[in-house]
Amino acid sequence: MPLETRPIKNGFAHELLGLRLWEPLDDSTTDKLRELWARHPVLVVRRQALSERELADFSALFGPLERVVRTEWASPAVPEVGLISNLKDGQAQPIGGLGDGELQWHSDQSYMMHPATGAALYALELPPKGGTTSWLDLAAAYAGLPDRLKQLVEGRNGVFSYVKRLAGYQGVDRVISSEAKRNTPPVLHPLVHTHPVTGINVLYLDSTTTIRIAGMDDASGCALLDEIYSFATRPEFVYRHEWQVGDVVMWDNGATMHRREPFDPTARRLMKRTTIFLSRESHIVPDGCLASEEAMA
Ligand SMILES: O=C(O)CCC(=O)C(=O)O
Repeated sequence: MPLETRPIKNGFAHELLGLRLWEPLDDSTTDKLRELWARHPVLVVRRQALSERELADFSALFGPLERVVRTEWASPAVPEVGLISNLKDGQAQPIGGLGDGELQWHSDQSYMMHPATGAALYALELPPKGGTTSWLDLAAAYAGLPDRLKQLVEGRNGVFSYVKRLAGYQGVDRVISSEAKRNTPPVLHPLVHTHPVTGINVLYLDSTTTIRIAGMDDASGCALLDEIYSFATRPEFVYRHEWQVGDVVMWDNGATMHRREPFDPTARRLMKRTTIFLSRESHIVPDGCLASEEAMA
């Protein structure tokens, strides 16, 4: 069956039909997928049955894979695959990260100077209720912003900090090695980027890592961020995914934020994910710099 696409949320999220991701894809299908992902930040493929190697090989068609920042979340078999799960091993230790709690709107790796912005999440076990994941269309949100907010945010840099992200995690997820901490000092990224393929402006936001706007005092920076978050998270910009076992959802963190609803901690949820260095030619990839003392003052 040839590749077919079905829009599921305006131009933002698309479902891909006719794919068997466990088999090698031909070049023309691969090219089509790359073009689709450049224009549509969320792609959904249902009813897949993948080994970790197959998930990693498919993901690597879109760019080099990153070895999971949180090494303790990495699969022991294929280290480019991270386990997102509340399950525990025989010694009652978590097998992966991010447990069962609510995850606030975020963009993965916004705290990195050169983030790996692509991600694919594959559902293996799901709770009967909750644990749905939603994505925000930050191109549509920018387009809809009142001119006053556009002018205020244009040309501004946010300061993104992993320490803030950690503070929002629960339990052992809050703890990282001092080496990982040293590798993730606060960084600056523009809050608006122009997409290299579509030419449209897109907000770059992360409510879980942004500690201030460079060049603005804390009160005015926080007030501006709050206004932008409350506008950008309106329901019309959200695609909410009800997971089914076998779903693969791929998303571009350069043009989206995502969040997860909590679920019953006694239920089982197992997801496997990859993280991909998407190319600057086809995607928004922030090219940040270290936050200077001036930016932090
Ligand atoms: O568990 C989920 O559905 C989302 C996990 C998540 O936010 C992530 O992998 O960045």
